[in-house]
Amino acid sequence: MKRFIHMVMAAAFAVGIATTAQAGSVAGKIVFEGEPIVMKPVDTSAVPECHAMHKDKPIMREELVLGPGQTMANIYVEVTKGVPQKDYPVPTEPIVLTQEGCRYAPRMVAVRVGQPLKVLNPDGILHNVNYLPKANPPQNFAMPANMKEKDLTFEKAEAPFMFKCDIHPWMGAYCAVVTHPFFSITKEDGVYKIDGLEPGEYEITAYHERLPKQVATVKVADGEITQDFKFSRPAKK
Ligand SMILES: [Cu+2]
Repeated sequence: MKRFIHMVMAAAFAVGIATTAQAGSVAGKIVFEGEPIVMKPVDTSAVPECHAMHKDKPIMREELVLGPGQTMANIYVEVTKGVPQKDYPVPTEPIVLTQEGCRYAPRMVAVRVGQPLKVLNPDGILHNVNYLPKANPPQNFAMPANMKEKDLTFEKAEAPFMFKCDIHPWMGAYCAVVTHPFFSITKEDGVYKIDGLEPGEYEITAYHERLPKQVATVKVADGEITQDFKFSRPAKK
């Protein structure tokens, strides 16, 4: 009987812990305001190996990818201030950036400090990976037809920086490096969600690859709060 009471008390204690440790989240929708820039097909005719892959469906420019209602894809949203200083376990599973059909995909990726970014070349042609970070060392290397993959890692956090291919000048992707798990990348529905935040005040930053970043301060409690972001074309000077 005494043992049973202990068990009940232990269970009640565990439930209590679970309740008090309940975390909040911040979520929202990211929308482009105003007249969008129309994305045109890429002219690949000067590069026969790429042109052949896109006879029926051309590669489209991807600087601005919108869904219905001008919701924005490829926006990287990160908690940029207020994250408790802890060791957040880094996933060993790599983040994949592929160069398929003479196009990088996804357009926007984020990798944790120390987590591998696996760059793939399934095309069987020569690509050239040239990335231009500020906090981390830049690199520029060829990926010949027979080099199918290469793992990269980054030691320092930084905002999204560009990956180029010097052989196919339209190819572009962006990669952020982050020290914690509190980030999200939008798809065409423009929705982001960041879970697992302890109650507190945080700065949230939304990054588009070119437009000025958008910053908001939010107060998170238990449950979900909403913080939307809007981007628009910068005013002409
Ligand atoms: Cu290329």
